Amino acid sequence: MSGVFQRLQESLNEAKISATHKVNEIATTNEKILDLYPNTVSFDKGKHTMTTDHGTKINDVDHWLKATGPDSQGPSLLEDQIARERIHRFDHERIPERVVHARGTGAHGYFKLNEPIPELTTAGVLNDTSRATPVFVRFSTVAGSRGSADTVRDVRGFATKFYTDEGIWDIVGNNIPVFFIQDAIKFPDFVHAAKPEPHNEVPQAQTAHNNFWDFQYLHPESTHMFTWAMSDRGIPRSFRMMQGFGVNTFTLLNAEGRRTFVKFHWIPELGVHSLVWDEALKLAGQDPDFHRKDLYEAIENGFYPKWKFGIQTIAEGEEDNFDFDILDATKVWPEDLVPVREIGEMVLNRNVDEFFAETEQVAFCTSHVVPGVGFSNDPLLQGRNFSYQDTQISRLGVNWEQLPINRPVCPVMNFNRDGAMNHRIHKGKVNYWPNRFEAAPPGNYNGDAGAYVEHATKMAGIKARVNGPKFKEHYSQAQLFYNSLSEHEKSHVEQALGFELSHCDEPIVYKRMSERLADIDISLAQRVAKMVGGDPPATTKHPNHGLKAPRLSQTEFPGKPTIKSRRIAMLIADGFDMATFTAVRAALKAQQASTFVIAPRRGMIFPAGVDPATGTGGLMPDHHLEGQRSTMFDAIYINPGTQSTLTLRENGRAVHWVREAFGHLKAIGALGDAIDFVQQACVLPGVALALDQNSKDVVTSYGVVTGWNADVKLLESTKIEPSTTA
Ligand code: HDE
Repeated sequence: MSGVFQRLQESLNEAKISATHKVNEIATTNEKILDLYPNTVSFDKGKHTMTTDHGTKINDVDHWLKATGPDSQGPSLLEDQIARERIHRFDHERIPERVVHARGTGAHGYFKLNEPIPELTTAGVLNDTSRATPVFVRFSTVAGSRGSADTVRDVRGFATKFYTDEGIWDIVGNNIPVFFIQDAIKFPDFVHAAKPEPHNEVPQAQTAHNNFWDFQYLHPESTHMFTWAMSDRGIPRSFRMMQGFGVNTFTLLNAEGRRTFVKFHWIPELGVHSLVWDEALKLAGQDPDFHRKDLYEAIENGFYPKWKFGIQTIAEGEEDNFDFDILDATKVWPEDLVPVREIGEMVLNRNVDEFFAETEQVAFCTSHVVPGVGFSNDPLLQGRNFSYQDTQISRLGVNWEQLPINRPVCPVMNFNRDGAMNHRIHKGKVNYWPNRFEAAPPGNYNGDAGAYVEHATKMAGIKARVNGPKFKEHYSQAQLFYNSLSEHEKSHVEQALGFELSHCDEPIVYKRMSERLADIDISLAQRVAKMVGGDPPATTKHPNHGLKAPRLSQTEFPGKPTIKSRRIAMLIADGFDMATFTAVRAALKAQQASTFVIAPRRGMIFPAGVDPATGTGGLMPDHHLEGQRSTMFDAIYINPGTQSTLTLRENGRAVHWVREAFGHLKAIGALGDAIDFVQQACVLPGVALALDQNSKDVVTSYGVVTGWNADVKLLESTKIEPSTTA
């Protein structure tokens, strides 16, 4: 550590770090950030002159060297080493994208343990409450390529790298607790089926196609997972509002050598919330970076997302007490049988300095565990332990763990050597063990109790390509999940299946899938079949058992009610009432909501009583009505003002803004004459408005804004569904 601090000091002295870092230093610096400083370069005006990669100063990057005459444009000369270097570097800028989870974004933070668990594990990070362990988290979609949209229907990756004092620990999880397949050997087929089809490379970042659903039908084990993926979990409102699950079964090892099976959980402080499907579809075009920007913006504004860290544990010896195999990754451990114990928390409080160097080059491995944490015979996990190391070698090269973002904050000492892009210079005469100098001995040689020790597991068996007998049951937990959803969540599953299967144009695919749905719930199957052209099944071999389990529905995770960090659009036009606007904006800001002023044009908007001819006394909006859409905001507020309301009422896009927000179940606020405007825009057949004339509080679907004065009215859809309201 002292070396790291010294390096930091040097870097600070040399002013090599950016000003923002200095501002945030106290709140957001940790051991890993300090470790990154020596590799962090900033360009300060007046201090640096451009150089080549070999350090010589450059005096012109606008003109390729040419053999040119006084009146003619001569040929460009290949001898221009400066131009050649620039082009060569550019030509090789891209590295292969991740074969899955290519699209993602990440941030730094820390993990803090609240409750030590020495009875379960020796892991320092799970025992020492005084530590703030640095973490880097990368969130991702699975199927789309690097440039695809954020809000597509997909599983989200939730990969956490802990830079512990005992080495790197990666929990490479998802926002859904189960997986599509049970055995890693099927992964290539699964991914091929999910990705764009081979003959035309269509569709991008979508599972709504024949191959995906063909695979789902042919793999009954996928039924549980696709039900989750078709639920609101597949279209999260924000990475900040997702649960995370380690999915696979790991083990913990205590000082007595006792082993416990464990599953890891992340539970978001903000609750679990989703978009509605129409919103997700529109956002994919209107703002493909919606999730990426949301995380960045929240962290920049100091709204650091936070998750509780939980564990579910089953003592060794008790693993057979369940009607499912606890090593089967297509099954959850229902929380009424195995409760989640919350023992720590994680906060993300710092954006990356450079996306490529950090977020793109970060690389995770399920095989990266620390002493006290181990694996199980979960066949998906065992395959993953092989796959991640292998993929990093092909994507980043054999020395990928030397990259700044991937290297641990504790010392690395071994005799792994050489390879492309090795950055380490090892002193000494030997590069093998044992050696005459006894340099870098393994732990068991020098009696180091802190070394990783493999649990001495008793093994007996016959070599065969099989899985355990309980792996054969595929529908019980799909039913359990479906039954546990609220009515509106169930209807969203139905609509999602309707959308996906109607994008399949081969009857064998949607007809078979319509049958399969009967293994979840016959009435679901009948409704979907009718929608998509399947044959509504009359019977099923697997009738729904009707059981439910707690905490499978996301409505069970409302989170802390808050409008902090929520994006609120404030609509105005010329003639708006400035006093009201100022009061409302101040009230929203006091609650730490992010407000954005939207008007018919991004030019000065003048309040009532101010003559535009003066050119002063107006307000500059953040965006105009065409530039941003209601989809990008959590709530909208329409400010009063006779002329302003008239203008908005006659503006088709403004009316659409209000209607669309209403259709997406968002909170809509209005005052004075703007209330009429909202009512006129939204009163559509079958939709009712509740108008609370007396409320002094503005209640949104996700929180309560207190302290507003007098006239604030509440406009809310009677159909608001809290879990899905963004
Ligand atoms: Fe992955 N997975 N996976 N996966 N996975 C990758 O590794 C793989 C699985 C997950 O942000 C790859 O670095 C196999 C389950 C995340 O960088 C690759 C199997 C879960 C990420 C790979 C699985 C995940 C990956 C591609 C089946 C949830 C992104 C690039 C046995 C628990 C990590 C890479 C990041 C990435 C293999 C199944 C989560 C190819 C073989 C189950 C979050 O190695």
